[in-house]
Amino acid sequence: MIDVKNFVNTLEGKPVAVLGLGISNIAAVRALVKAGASVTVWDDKEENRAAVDAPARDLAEDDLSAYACLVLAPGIPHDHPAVLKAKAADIEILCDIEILHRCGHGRKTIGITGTNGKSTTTALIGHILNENGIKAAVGGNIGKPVLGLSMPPKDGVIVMEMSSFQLELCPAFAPDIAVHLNLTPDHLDRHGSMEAYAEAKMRIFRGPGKAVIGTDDDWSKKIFKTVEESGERECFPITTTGAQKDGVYVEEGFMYEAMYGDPVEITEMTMTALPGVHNHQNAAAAYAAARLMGLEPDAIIAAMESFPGLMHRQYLVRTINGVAYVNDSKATNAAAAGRALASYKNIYWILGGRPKDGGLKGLEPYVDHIRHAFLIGEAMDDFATWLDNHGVSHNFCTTLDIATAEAHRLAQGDRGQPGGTGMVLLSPACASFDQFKSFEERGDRFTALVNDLKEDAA
Ligand code: UMA
Repeated sequence: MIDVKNFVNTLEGKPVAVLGLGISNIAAVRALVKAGASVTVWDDKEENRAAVDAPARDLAEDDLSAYACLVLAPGIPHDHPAVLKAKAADIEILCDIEILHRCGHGRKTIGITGTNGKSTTTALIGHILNENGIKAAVGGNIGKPVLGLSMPPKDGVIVMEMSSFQLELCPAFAPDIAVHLNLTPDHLDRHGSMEAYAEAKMRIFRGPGKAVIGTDDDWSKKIFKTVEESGERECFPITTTGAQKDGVYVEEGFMYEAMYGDPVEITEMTMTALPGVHNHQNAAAAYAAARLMGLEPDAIIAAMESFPGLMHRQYLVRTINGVAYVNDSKATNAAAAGRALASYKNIYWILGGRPKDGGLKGLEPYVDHIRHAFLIGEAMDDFATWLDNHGVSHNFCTTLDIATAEAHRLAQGDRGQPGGTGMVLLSPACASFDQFKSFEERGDRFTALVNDLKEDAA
């Protein structure tokens, strides 16, 4: 756990209000209480209020001007009555990452944001640094609350995945090395527009430091231009679409570095745990960040080759009679599912859940990669219409249990079909919340189901 005494000392004896007792605020409350802060908590779900040892009071009914600040769970909308009260009372609204910053810990920080690929890039950067003797603590939106981490030694680094929600709750923090990967529509119900979503992401670049910026999509190109023109950060562009001055790029399956002069070929992109073109961007960004930490190209590539990959992101659970079963539960929108669909052929695709704006739009180029689709959750009817319109056969399965059993039966029965043995892919293109607590729970359920499958299903 991080020692937050320095932050608590800035509160001048005033209490702290904490709203939303998810994983980040449970760690925050524990750290704050341990450092001697007086903390009042609230969660709209009664069962969550017992998670911490601190008095609970409905903050929407409280006088918030009595508090030093409101520590807000990132997922809580900013029109929540207690948040409106905090704004009216003019107290600061923060998240755990800002508290960590205000502890004055003195460690280098690397922050990674973007719509897709940020967890892989975060874990990959942490892995490269740790493999090369730079102690890195890895946390944030990747699922490990930052205040629950162990502080690395003074010459170590804190590597944080940062969502747009968290960035909005960091009034002062900006990392020494800020990485932005890409921007496609997501969380628009919360941000209201792409402009507002881009603005939230841009907060990672406030203040001096270095910037590593993916420039493959139009929104991120604009972000690059704005950050470069501001002159505040030294900027290094990343592309996967060909040569790029000053940055790192991937062209025809090879990575090149041009950060410090003419382009130099670095490696062929054949790392086992980084399949598919979408991972080229993650790898190039991680490479650039590691170079900015002073590592040499060969050392970075050697570490990339031993990267084990991330659970729930195109993670190979098992192979049965040559059919691969892949858990990509983290694909909670169409763009993320598209990355998996682009990486494979002969797919028995399990999809559905709570749909996002735009549904399956953008996945048209991959319909030939799909042998059959298995629909679950609230999105079934809408997705079935899209699949019908694109000539993809499908079943209504309702639950993940039924979909996995059906996909297994068909995939095993189709073994040896022209075009090669298929794969069963859970890549839902939807949030999980209609049937699961989180994408992790959905992926864990799929993993358990796959591990229970019989080899002779056909
Ligand atoms: N709650 C209320 N009132 C409300 C809404 C929620 O009281 O109106 C309560 C809920 O009952 C719950 C808590 O608030 O107890 C929810 O908290 P949360 O989900 O915001 O926070 P954490 O559990 O702390 O998780 C957060 C991130 N969640 C979100 O941003 C939604 C996690 O990212 C992150 O891993 C974690 O902090 C550690 O930093 C998850 C995520 O889905 C993976 N992120 C989004 C994404 O990646 O697209 C942004």
